[in-house]
Amino acid sequence: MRGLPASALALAVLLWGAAGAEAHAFLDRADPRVGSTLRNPPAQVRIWFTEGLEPAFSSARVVNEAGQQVDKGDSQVDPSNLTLLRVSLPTLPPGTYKVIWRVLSVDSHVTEGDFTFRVEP
Ligand SMILES: [Cu+2]
Repeated sequence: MRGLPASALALAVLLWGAAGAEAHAFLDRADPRVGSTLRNPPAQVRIWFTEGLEPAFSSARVVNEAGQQVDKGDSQVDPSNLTLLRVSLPTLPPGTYKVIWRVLSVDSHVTEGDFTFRVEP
């Protein structure tokens, strides 16, 4: 590092960090849409991510207002589209549901998050 100005090093770290951040898998869009209210209960939740996922280490679950898991426990990455994670649902009664996801992207970074949707009475 001798001779390399500290500012150049800082910039290199900054650029490397930015490139790394871009590679993480973040939620791109979801169906039902994030924060949406539905008239009819959805048969499944689909979440598209910004990067491909590692199927063995990526999952999502859906919980009700009491925190009880209500999905069918079959969350899986779509074999023909590694950016798509899906989980099936029984017929949900009206209420607010939270989708909780935790995924490992192909660049080996773990990201997690959640969002809600509502089924109208
Ligand atoms: Cu990453």
